Amino acid sequence: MTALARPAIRPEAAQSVTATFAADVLEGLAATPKRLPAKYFYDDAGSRLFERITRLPEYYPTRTELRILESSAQSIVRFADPGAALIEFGSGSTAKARLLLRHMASVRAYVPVDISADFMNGEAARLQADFPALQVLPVAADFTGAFQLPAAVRAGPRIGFFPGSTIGNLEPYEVTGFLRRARRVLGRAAAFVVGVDLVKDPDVLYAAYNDSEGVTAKFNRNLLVRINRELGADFDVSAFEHHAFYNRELRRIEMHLASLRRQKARILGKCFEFRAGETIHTENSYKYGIESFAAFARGAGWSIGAVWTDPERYFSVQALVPETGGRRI
Ligand code: SAH
Ligand code: AVI
Repeated sequence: MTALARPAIRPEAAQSVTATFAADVLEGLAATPKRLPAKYFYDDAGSRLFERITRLPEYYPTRTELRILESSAQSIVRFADPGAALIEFGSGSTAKARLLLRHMASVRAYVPVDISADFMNGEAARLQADFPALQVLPVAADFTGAFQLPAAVRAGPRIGFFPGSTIGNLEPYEVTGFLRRARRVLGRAAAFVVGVDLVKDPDVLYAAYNDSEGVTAKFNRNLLVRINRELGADFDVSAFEHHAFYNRELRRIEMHLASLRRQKARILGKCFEFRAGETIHTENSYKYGIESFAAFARGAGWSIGAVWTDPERYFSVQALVPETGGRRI
């Protein structure tokens, strides 16, 4: 019965997504130490778990960034040219874009870009219903690679939006390349509004990734659930434990899945062995200083047009502008 629920011929795009996922999983688990790319957290269940994380009392980034966006929306949207299209990288629930859109009188279109295609399409449809006059043009893509904007927004003014400190999930060596590519996607005159989580008390950071309800642990383990379902693997998910800690030297939260015992898992005909206590490194979440992030932006041809923070300086929203243009501040 369930077989009938799936299309008989899977679209080519979906096949290549699965092939890339399979190749990345096999490569990561064959590496020492074992690792898996954090972008694969976000299947539909992962996206829903992330939304639960955003509402946890310990997870300060979402509510802090929302407050910054609320109090500074008027000055943030001044970085958009009249008639601009708002392009959001890693759009998730679109809650933060909704907030900006309410202040962007002449916005032409909204383009959410996200790897979690089904979740994004659902959120885009809800947003379209709430903003009927707006062109909503979702793009299912991995923003760490090349992707094309819809034809309707390839010309004309654009403004980029990358909230959530998702940029912190990229390795520092990837950030410059990402910011350079974003400049090409957005066009040379565009601004790029980026949410950047800041270095702070390690206890606050630790609690944010070790919530008392265990939602972050479930989000972490869901990666193995996904590998079992999509790649036919046989991970005993309950035999892996969530580990998250702050690495002070590298200024990052590290998330791992630690094997509770000696065990094996088979994936696509390959067998992977785990020692008791051995971990799979699943995510880094880098924390920046205002100045250290500015150095990355400069290295990619951007300069900082404005920075907004909360009173405790937990989180920052930064308007990156082309290096020559310190405009509209
Ligand atoms: N912008 C939202 C969601 C942040 S969660 C917020 O601030 O609350 C990170 C989002 O980025 C998820 O929706 C995830 O699916 C998406 N994402 C993560 N890595 C991605 C990648 N490489 N390409 C495209 N989307 C990605
Ligand atoms: C999406 N990203 C910025 C989140 C973060 O805080 O690094 C993902 C997350 N991982 C665990 N909790 C939330």
